[in-house]
Amino acid sequence: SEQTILIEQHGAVRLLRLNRPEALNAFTTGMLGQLRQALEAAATDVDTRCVLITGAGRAFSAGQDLADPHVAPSREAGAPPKDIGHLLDHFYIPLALRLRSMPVPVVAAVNGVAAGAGASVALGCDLVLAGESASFIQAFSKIGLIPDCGGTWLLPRLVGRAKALELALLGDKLKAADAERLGLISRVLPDAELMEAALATAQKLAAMPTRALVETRIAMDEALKFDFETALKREAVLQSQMGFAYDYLEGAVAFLDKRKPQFRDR
Ligand code: T3D
Repeated sequence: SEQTILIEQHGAVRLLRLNRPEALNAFTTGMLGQLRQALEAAATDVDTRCVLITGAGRAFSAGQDLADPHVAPSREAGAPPKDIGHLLDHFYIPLALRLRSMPVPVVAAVNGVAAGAGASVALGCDLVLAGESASFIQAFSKIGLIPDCGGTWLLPRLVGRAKALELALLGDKLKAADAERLGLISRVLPDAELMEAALATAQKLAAMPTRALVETRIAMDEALKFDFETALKREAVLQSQMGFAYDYLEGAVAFLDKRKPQFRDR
C-alpha cells in the first residue's frame, strides 16, 4: 500500500515525514493508521529518544482528506450521511492519545500550511518549530465542523479563550510569526534553516534525560486541572520518583565531576 509516512533514523531521533505532497499531506484513513503505527514503533524502540514530525513538499498537512471515500459526503440525493464520529473514534482519537502520551519528547517542524486536524497534530507536539512561510488555519468552521483531534482542548490552553475563539470561529490563516507572538508555537525560523534547526533541537532533546522531560509534560498537563497545593504535592510525588532514577544520579554526579552526563532512562 501507499507509503504515506516516510521514516528516517538520525541517531536517537526518529524522523516521521507526512508524505502525500500532491494533496498537501491531507490525512486519509490509511495515512492516519500509518502515522499511528509509526508513532507506536518509535515509542517501543528503546534507541529512539526523540521524535520529529514534518511534512513532505510545501505543506505540513491540510488536515482530513475531504475526498477520502471513507468520509467524503456523498453527492447523491438520499445517500446516508457519513459518520464522522466513527472516523474520530477509530482514527483521530487513538492518534491524538498516542501522540500526547509518547514516552519521548516530540518536536514538530512545520514546513508549510497546517490546517484543520493537521494543525491539531502539530500543536499536539511538545515543541513546535515553524518555517517563516508556514501558517496555521483552523479550517474546521469554514466547512461546518468544530476543531477536533484535540483542537478545542489545545487552543484555549495555548493562547487563551479570546484568541482561541477568534482563530476557531474565523478560520483565518495565521502566519508563523503571528503564531509565535501569540504563544501558539515555540519558535519561527527562516525556511532554509528549519530542518537543520529542528533536527539539532531534536538531537539535543534526545541527549537529555528523556524520562524527566516526559514527566514534565505530564505534570504540566495535569497541573492545569489542579489547585496550587495539589500541583505542589503531585510534583513532590513525581520528583521523588525522579530522585530514585538513574538519570538524576548520573546528572548530579556528572555535574560535580565536571563531565558530560550519559542519560539512559526512558
Ligand atoms: O470527515 C471530516 O471532515 C472530519 C474530520 C475533520 C478534521 C479536519 O481536518 S477538517 C479540515 C479539513 N481541511 C480543510 O478544510 C483544509 C482544506 N484545504 C485548504 O483550505 C487549502 O488547500 C489550504 C489553505 C490548506 C492550502 O491552499 P493552497 O491554495 O496552498 O493549495 P490548494 O490548491 O488548495 O491545494 C493543493 C492540492 O491539495 C489541491 O489538489 P489539486 O487541485 O492540485 O488536485 C487540493 O484539492 C488538495 N487538498 C488540499 N487540502 C485538501 C486537499 N485534498 C483533500 N483534502 C484536503 N483537506
